[in-house]
Amino acid sequence: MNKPQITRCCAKEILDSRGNPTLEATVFLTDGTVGVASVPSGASTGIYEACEKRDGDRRRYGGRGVREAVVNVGRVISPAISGISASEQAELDRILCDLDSTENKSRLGANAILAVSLAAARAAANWYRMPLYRYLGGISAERLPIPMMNILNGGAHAQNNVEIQEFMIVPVGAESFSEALRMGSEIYHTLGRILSGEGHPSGVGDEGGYAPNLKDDEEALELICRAIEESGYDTDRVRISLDCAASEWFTEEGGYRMPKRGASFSRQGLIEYWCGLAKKYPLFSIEDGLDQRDFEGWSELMKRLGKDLLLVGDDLFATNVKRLREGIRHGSANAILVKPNQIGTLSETVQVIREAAEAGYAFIPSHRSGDTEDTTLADLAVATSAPLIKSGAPCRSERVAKYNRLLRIESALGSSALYGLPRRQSAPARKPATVG
Ligand code: 2PG
Ligand code: MG
Repeated sequence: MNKPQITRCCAKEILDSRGNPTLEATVFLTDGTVGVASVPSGASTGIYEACEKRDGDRRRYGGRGVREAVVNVGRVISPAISGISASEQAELDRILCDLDSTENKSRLGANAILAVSLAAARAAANWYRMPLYRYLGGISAERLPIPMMNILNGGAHAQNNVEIQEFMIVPVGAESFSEALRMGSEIYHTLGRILSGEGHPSGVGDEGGYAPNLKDDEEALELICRAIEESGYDTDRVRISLDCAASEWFTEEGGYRMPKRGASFSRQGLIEYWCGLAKKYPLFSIEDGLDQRDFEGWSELMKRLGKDLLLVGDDLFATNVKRLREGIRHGSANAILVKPNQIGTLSETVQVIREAAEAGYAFIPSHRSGDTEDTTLADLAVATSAPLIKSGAPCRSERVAKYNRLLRIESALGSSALYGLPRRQSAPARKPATVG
């Protein structure tokens, strides 16, 4: 037997970090090897994402059960992939897509399909007795990504009055991944002390960042700059990234209305707002600064800020190669967030990464706000030499699981481990403003 041949697969309903059901799939090979993977779930989901199948039966989990998707894995997917080699990922994923036969994977559910796709990769890696990053990435898999750590939560991820969904710290000046993580953890705890010193409750949001009520979003930036400096770092070494999740603010009339404090902006007004923040604060990137349908607005934002910052398309691209190509054509962004569950198979995820890299885009493997202890994302980042990774705060086990996995990979790689941005994707050149 010289192939990791699949005999069957099955799935079960488990809980994600928000306590909502999600799927864990197991793929079995003929020699008894197994691969297990679970899938995450978003809150600020874009309209172009593949379909996450939920039962809608309000008597269970408020309608959020995934029993139908679980049944699809056992009854529909399992017989269709029996006999296939788990190492033929492209063929396996094509079979899964054909079996579903819809554009957005709504028949079987992208959650069912992705869980099997990832579990098959894990089974194959186990069969070859290789760590997943090595199996997926080959001998060139030796770069550890820069962590973008979300330390203050707002938007749809927190019950507070902060409109921007994520404020992340990005230790671009660290020497290694482990140093970056340490810096992130120190700054996170300093921010916690500053917030409690100012009387804010110590609760955290969905991704582990603090979730205080603040005067406005600029106060969040001021507090984070202070936390960076009080931790003994400067904003040359640690920059700040925003995920605005602006699609959540888009109105029927084509403008933007921030729902918590009620501020309204035109497209141009919002562009000016981001330019103002970029001038005043040491920003590294802005994700989803405008709506997911607005390629033209994004191109305008690119003209204003694209030389200085990474402008990251999340809802805009939805990890979908067709949307990425449209963005490249319009010159709409220079970076893409990569969430495997937005598209639904490993092969399609890797294809998006490949095309993004060819176009000179930075690509950023990302968790979801509802996540599990699954660490595939960390291995995928190393396998593809991702320059950055987004996995939430250096706090909460489902977030830290990915960072800890990267620590383990770093130590396994030893002296061959590289860190950070490859030279051709160097950090945006802008000299950060000095913030006191
Ligand atoms: C995002 C993600 C992850 P969600 O918008 O980038 O941080 O949030 O999973 O809720 O879409
Ligand atoms: Mg986002």
